Amino acid sequence: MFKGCRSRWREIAWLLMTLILVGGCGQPTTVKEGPLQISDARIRALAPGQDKTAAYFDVHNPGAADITLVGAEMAVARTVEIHRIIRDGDMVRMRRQPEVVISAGETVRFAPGGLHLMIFGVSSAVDGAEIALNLSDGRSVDARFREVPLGAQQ
Ligand SMILES: [Cu+2]
Repeated sequence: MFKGCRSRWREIAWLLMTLILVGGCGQPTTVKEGPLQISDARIRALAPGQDKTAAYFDVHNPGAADITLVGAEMAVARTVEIHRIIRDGDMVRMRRQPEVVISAGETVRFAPGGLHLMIFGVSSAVDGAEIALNLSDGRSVDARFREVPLGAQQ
């Protein structure tokens, strides 16, 4: 190896790490028995001095009836809201969603640029935290969320 290679290798190592981490996103992280199957549940690390963040997941409805998501709760947060990012010409804004219907047999993705959980008033570490998704029929579905670093491909 010649001089000057070292930083280049470091760059390549970083790229590989990122690819591995991003590739890992496809794996189901949490699938529990229940009316909905949640996978790839992830929560963005808190920025320094911030107490709000966003969480994403895929939700599949394996049943024969539509299921309506009406909210979410997290023990270490003050409030969790369901939001959707809306593009309106050049404007990008977030709008609170009172409910999201997961049709029978369908999968809905909560992902950057679209639906997400907006989490306010976070009071402790978020890695491995559970969020309960509340359904219109009074049931709820728990999922465990893994932290993804700020700025990572999510
Ligand atoms: Cu939001």
